[in-house]
Amino acid sequence: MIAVVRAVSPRMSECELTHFDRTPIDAKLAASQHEEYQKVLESLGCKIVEADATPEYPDSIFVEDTAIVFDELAIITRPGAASRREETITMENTLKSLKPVFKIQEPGLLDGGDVLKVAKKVWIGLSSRSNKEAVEQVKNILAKHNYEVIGVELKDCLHLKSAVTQVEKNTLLINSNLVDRKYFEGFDFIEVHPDEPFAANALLINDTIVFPSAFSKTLQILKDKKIKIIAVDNSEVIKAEGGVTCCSIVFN
Ligand code: CIR
Repeated sequence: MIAVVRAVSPRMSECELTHFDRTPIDAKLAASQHEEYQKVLESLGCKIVEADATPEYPDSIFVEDTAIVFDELAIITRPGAASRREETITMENTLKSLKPVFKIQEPGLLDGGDVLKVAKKVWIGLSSRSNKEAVEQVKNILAKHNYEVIGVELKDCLHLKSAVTQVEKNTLLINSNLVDRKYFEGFDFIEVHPDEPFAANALLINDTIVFPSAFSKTLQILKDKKIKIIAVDNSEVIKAEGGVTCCSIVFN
């Protein structure tokens, strides 16, 4: 398994914010938290590959938004926030030696944070960052490879994976106030704690989730359900409206 990551920008406090108020972000602390996060990914069997640092882009730690990677190919996104669009250039350079690369084209808009993949199903959040044109383009790119691609309506959150992620083979962690369970028929669900509406973002690697220690009430719910968890402190990423999935792209 490979985990593509990127160094924290010293300008991280100038990040995009949509649903959160701006609070001071300590980029140095973010960098040390990012190092710990990478150690966790290594302990779960990932080889870390660093995309070129792009200190000029405040949100560039959030590599997930710049590409989606399948066994067969990679798709370079066209991020919904104009300030983030050029982060894709270095990501394309990193991925092109690893997978055949396709690209979302104008007028398509897509953030990788809106893409949830489980086996051969791909759900794409129709958020303020991703649109129907991109859903159609992803369908066409994947047409030969038997994936089902489904557009998903969202409420009051940045990305689909702010609202729902996989935590076990057949189990999704969800905030049903942000996304309707109807899109995910056949799955079991664990609801986030009502005091922690943005706690649905977990990063599943093999049979273990990486999960923010800050969401202690949801963490306890997951523990009670016997989910295997490694908790990480990602306070600075949370202030930037990011989560644990956003800071890497993990693939085989
Ligand atoms: C942004 O608004 O684009 C960043 N501040 C946060 C991106 C988080 N990415 C993600 O959830 N995949």
